[in-house]
Amino acid sequence: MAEILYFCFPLTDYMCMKQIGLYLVFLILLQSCVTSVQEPVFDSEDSRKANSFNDGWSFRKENTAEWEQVTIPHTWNNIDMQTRQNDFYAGVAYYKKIFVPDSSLNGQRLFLRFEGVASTAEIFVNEAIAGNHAGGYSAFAVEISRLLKYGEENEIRVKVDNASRPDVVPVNHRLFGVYGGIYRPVQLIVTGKINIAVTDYASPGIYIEQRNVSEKSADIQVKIKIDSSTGKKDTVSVHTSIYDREGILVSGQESTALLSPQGRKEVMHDFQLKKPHLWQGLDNPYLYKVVVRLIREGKLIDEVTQPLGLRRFELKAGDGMYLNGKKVPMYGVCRHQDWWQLGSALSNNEHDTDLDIIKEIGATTIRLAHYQQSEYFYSKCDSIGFMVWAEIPFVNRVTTHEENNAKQQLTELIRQNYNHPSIYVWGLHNEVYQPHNYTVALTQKLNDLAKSEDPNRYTVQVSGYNRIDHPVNNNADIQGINQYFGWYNGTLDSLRTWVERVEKQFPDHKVIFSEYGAEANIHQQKEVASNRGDCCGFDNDYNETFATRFHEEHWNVISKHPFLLASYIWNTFDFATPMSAQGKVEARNMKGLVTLDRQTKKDPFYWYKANWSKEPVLYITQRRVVNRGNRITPVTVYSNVGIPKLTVNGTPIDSCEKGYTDVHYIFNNIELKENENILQVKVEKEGEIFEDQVVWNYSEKYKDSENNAPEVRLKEHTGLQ
Ligand code: GCB
Repeated sequence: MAEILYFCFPLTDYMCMKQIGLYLVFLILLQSCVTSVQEPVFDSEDSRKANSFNDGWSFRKENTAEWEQVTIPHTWNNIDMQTRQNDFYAGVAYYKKIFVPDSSLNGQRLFLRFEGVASTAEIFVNEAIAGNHAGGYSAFAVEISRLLKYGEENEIRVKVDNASRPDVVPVNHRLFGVYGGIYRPVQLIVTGKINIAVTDYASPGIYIEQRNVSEKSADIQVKIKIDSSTGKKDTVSVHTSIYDREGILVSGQESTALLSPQGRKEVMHDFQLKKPHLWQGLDNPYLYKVVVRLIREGKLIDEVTQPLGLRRFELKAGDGMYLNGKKVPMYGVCRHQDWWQLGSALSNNEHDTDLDIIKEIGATTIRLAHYQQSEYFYSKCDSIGFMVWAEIPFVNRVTTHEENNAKQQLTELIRQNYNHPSIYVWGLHNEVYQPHNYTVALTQKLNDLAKSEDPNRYTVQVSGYNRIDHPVNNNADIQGINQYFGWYNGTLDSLRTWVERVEKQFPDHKVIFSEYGAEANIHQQKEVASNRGDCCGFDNDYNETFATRFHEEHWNVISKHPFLLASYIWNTFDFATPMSAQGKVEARNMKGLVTLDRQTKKDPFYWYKANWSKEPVLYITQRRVVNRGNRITPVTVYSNVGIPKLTVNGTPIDSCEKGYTDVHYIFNNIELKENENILQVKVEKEGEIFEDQVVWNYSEKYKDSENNAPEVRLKEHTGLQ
């Protein structure tokens, strides 16, 4: 100030006053600027506590008297839905647990948050109903504060039912089994009387919207929903802070919220970040962190943290996906969540294994089909950099009673996952057909709902009609076409004919090839595959060789047709289909590139890995076609490290031909000797040696044999059934 006075000295009083005034305005502006990037100040903390509520449960099915001790995640269908056709328990079961809340919690708000209970749940506290939920894949939260006796024993009981119902989607167990149980984690959330909403469709209570994202700047609006149960007018100070990856505060906003004695308060905080770090998928999945804090009388009373990845997705018809203006490949796989003998009751280890496998193959995008998947999985997709398609289980059949539930599950999907930067599209339905008028109307309504919940993301509808102009599929931004040319219909050549026709007829449509695949039972092997699969009975031959050929030919066509903006292999993993029995295995869909137990990667896995991944691949196909009856045979090698050198029983083979893509090599007319043959490939690249080997038995007796798999595997196969 002294400097100012000095500076003012020669001026008139008026000018000096003006000068000081301007300086003060400047100081205030500076101050507000500084406070906007200051950490919020509080002297004590009484923020929410979210604790695991997974232990100490007992369980019984409705038809059994005995309670059994279980730990959540738990499903009762991990065996029966995976082993026998149409012989599984779908019905009512109970879970119970004794909970003694500390007396000090009296006056707080207590919620149980269930991440996944299939398919319907009723929650009781000391026999009084606390809440219910319909839908086996979305989270829900119920407040139990009012029903608890503090310092005493309380019984928490959950009635769960996974019998199919016409008013809860999915309405049957046909495409996949809806494993019954409390199969995802449960949390006890304790907050003060004022909190960031816990029960807004079980969302995080804050919604981070991003617009106009570029390298220059990004507009961000954070909506915060605040709940109060103080029963009177109140005020709370709301702070939103954005931290960069290193944890440095880059921007902050603060405002005072006036809370009414009832109802929810919404607060908006707007930001513009200059020169933001963008979330660039797998290349650079840069994440900021948004932390919202409620502070009252110097005390932190609630806090929620969410990821922020700034990005702009743009799908251009006939061209492809642009992420922040940069074209990115859409190498896609679908993922069903279930595991052999675990069903849907998974820990993060299983999710991590799946993510590692998806990373290994070189995929850039995942269709998380056909339902909302675990929160952990979406979060990992954010931090790994996958582009994600998230969807609801409105699939397969329409009953005309499912409208409310489909809308509810779509709202939950969007609100619960709104802040995940990895999600680029909301999936509204998959292969729903009749009755026509009802279905068209409902699919329109679902699109409107998704757009009003989230105007900034794409929507997609999926049909298996093979038609781009079907009214059921014409409401959303994008349409997905599921087609199994060469498996369910047509031959392998039909894909090219189809895509060449529709790309001419519908050049402006945004079309994604949302499912394609062929079954492969790894215990079922053939030396030569035809151009049509042997679908669909129990005794049919689901040999791996056909699936390999299917994928080689499909990828050849897909990779040359940018009209298909993305493509998704059905499926990364085999999965349970408890209402079917095909290809000599009950209750399983074997279109996975990897077996249900995640132990075996089938040949097509390596086909995609060689084509997509930057990791070195050198792989001889048909390693399970061990018993061979053709003395003269081709040998196929996938190599993304250069031209492979093949030796057969130590003799080098001179030349090979290029197949469909740059990584596809075929050695023709290779002669095998009687009994054991050792085939080796080798590539030397930049001083590194890559090798692969298979061992085949040749004998005339295997000519035209039904199955060329090694006998030991056949035994295992029987064991699996
Ligand atoms: C489809 C369905 C998917 C099935 C798949 C198949 O079109 O969308 O849920 O699993 O076909 O393998 O039949």
